[in-house]
Amino acid sequence: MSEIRKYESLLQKNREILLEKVQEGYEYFKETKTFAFPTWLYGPPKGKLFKLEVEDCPQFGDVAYVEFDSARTAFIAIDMQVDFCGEKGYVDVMGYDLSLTAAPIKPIRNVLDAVRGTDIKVVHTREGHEPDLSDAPFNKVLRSKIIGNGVGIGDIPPNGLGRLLVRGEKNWDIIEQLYPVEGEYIVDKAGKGAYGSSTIHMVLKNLGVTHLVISGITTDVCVHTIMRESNDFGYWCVLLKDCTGATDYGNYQSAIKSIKMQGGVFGWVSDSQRFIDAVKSANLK
Ligand code: C5J
Repeated sequence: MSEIRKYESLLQKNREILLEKVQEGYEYFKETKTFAFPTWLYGPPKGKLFKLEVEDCPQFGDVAYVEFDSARTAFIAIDMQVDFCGEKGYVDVMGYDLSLTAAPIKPIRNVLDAVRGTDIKVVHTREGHEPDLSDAPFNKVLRSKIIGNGVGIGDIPPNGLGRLLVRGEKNWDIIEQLYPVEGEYIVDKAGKGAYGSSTIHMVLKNLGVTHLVISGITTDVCVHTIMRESNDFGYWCVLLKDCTGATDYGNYQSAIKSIKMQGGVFGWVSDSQRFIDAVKSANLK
């Protein structure tokens, strides 16, 4: 008997258990349009359960609901740094329209106001490199210098705040309006994604987080990369579409649409008002 055959009964048992739970989830979804919080997987709720309406799921034009355990939920604000939405930052130096990446500031602030003081965790990320650029790939730095007309990652633009995308510089830090408060988490990452270049997975696991509500910039780059990575690791991810922006509006629209394909290929899409209403209805404060 081959090794694979020898263990076939074990493989079959685990597969049957999983598929049975999937069948239950499917039947519950058909009745309620809800992706229930899976207590069979994570245990009983540690906080309060609440439901968020998500759009275009499973088909465009449909609505569905995702159920969250407040104490196992993290609100993530990705890279809301001067470098990505402020003057004399990295995106500004590349010549993009800052109003596109600054658009989510107010909606994110509204969500922060709603979740602060609840048991929903808040995690901020920052993209940036070590002062010696030892964690910055040559091709990334070179491309940035070309698009920035001679001013790239590690350089200080004329009358700039500091060296672009370098840790510790003013332009690298989170904008004042969304600055973290006591009790929130900050994860520094060197990449567009976070799982290969930061402690994000450890932080979320240590906090017992299973569900992510995602915001930040830019939609088609760091936000999408982190959402895709998180989805692959089994986190249940919802992007709030007015809490994100890209350097190009068409890219923003495509990034939102692509999340919705295949019934939610990377998770779901909702917006700040629906999330704030869902949090308020759960009376978490
Ligand atoms: C980019 C990011 N766009 N935070 N970074 O280079 O999306």
